[in-house]
Amino acid sequence: MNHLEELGKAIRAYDTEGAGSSAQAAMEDGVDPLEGLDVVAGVMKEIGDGFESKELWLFDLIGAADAAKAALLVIEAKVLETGSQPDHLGTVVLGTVFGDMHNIGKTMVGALLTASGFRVVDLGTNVTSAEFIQAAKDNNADIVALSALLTTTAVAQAKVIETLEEEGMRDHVKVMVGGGAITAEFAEMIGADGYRATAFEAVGLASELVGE
Ligand code: B12
Repeated sequence: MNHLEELGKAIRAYDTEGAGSSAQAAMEDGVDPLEGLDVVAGVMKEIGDGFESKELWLFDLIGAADAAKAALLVIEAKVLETGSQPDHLGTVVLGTVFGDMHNIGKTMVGALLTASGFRVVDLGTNVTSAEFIQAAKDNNADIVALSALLTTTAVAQAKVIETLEEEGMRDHVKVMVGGGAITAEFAEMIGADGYRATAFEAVGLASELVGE
């Protein structure tokens, strides 16, 4: 079994230590960190499908997410280290919206944007509109990137856009949205500047939005 297979197995077994050490071993072996991200995303999708079909429970989500986070820490460090890191392409204020604690996909988006040359200000999870707006002002952001995994929190993305409008900032700050609860139709409906389904595609979108 290669290290990435071990990593997938460890996440499925909710083995946090094993996930961290197999990710570490893969990175030391020179495995492309993007392949590592792919494995984590794929296994988490599987876990989510199991939860949806009621084969798995919340306990399983928590176990798998903890193991995924341990692996992500190692892989993210490698992505940032090996990224191209040219001059800033622009500043992105990133976060998971208010009421939503899902962290994994958002962190992947941040790692890939940073590796591609964006300055990323990651506000974490459960971020209010006011916090997004303040951070966009403080950092003179080009893009605000919003993640939402729950249908109940997707609407918080609309709230951030409304608040940007109220503050008179909407003309000079682009908004990109994503996360499992979001579709292209929803993004258009709330007036976002773009949506992508994966963290890899988020990089291309961000470049388009800053006109690169
Ligand atoms: C892990 C997980 C958890 C963990 C989160 C741990 C953590 N620290 O992140 C825990 C256990 C805490 C959790 C809790 C809950 N969860 Co949960 N969770 C998941 C699960 C299994 C995986 C999410 C994940 O990490 N995926 C892997 C990453 C890589 O994918 P991703 O986040 O979608 O991100 C990718 C893209 O969307 C994109 N992307 C992400 N953000 C952005 C942003 C931009 C701008 C762009 C362009 C792209 C982009 O890039 C990423 C990589 O390609 C999903 C199932 C699923 N299918 O997604 C359920 C899921 C999201 N959870 C769900 C639910 C219901 C809950 C709870 C309400 C459960 C409960 N009863 O308490 C709570 C809510 C807590 C809260 N307030 O947030 C439901 C949501 C249903 C819905 N449509 O509303 C899901 C879909 C499970 C299901 N099938 O029912 N959860």
